[in-house]
Amino acid sequence: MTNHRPPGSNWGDYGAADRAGRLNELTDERVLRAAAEIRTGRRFCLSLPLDYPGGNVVFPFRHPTESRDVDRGGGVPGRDFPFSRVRTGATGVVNDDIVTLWTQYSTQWDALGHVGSHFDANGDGEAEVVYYNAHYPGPDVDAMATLGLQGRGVLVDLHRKYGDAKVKVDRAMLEDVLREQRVTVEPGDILTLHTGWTQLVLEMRGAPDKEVVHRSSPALDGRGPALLEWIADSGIAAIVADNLAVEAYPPAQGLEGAAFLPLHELCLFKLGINLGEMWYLTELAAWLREHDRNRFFLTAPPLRLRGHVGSPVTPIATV
Ligand code: UVW
Repeated sequence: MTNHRPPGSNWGDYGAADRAGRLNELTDERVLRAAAEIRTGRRFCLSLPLDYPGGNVVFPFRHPTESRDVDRGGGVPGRDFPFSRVRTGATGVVNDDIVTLWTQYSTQWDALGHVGSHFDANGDGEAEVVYYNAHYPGPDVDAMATLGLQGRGVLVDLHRKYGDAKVKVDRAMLEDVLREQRVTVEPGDILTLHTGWTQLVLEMRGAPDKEVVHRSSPALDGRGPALLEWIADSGIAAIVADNLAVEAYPPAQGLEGAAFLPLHELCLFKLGINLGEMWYLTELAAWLREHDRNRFFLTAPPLRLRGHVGSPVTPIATV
């Protein structure tokens, strides 16, 4: 570590070598507190099918999963492969397959290594590419997976307030919704934003309409300094949304020298707050509303993919 840290960052606060950022706030005590939200045992899968959205209109450089069968040798496909080919007279068949996946084109976590910046962390007078807590490369999803990611999710229903309109939610708007929906966010909570975007994606059944995916659903206003201050002060452990980037995307033009994705920069680079994107929250949001609740127990470890900056996730809410 270094004495040099970006203004507004918490680098070093969890230790010089820390790679977990605000997930450090998911202490044993807080996970126990979160478990108190399990009152019925009912569970919700918070993932899209990983081949959704489909197409590549959401991000042209990302694609749906590609699958194929393994080659059992000599071009024999690993599909309905008879064990009799391994041992004469044996019965049964077996399947083995391969998937190529773009780690961030469906329900996923952003690792802290997803977005960095240029900053003079080593104090040599030159800004270098660096990631959370002066790491290079940045922390990967393995740093999240080894923690056993569980905690208390707190759902804010932006869709209930704004419907499918593409509105940028600033601090005042977020605070209004928190008040209206009687949501209290406490340090160590996982802020979970229901926007309805992945519900639209599901309804397009793997063939997303570019207009719809880019012109629908609320998103946080990353260019709002007051909102960024709220995030920094809240002590939240992570932010999750069912839209494509948590913050409005593509981002509005900033001033010369401003971050391209200001909320990503604040969260991933400065504060170590992981971002969950394209989660599926609609059924959970409806159930919580019906039962006059907004908190739930969340289990959401990423794949233990070493060296990767994003990971698919199949999160589970237990209520
Ligand atoms: C981008 O690269 C737009 O980031 P994310 O997938 O985190 O939205």
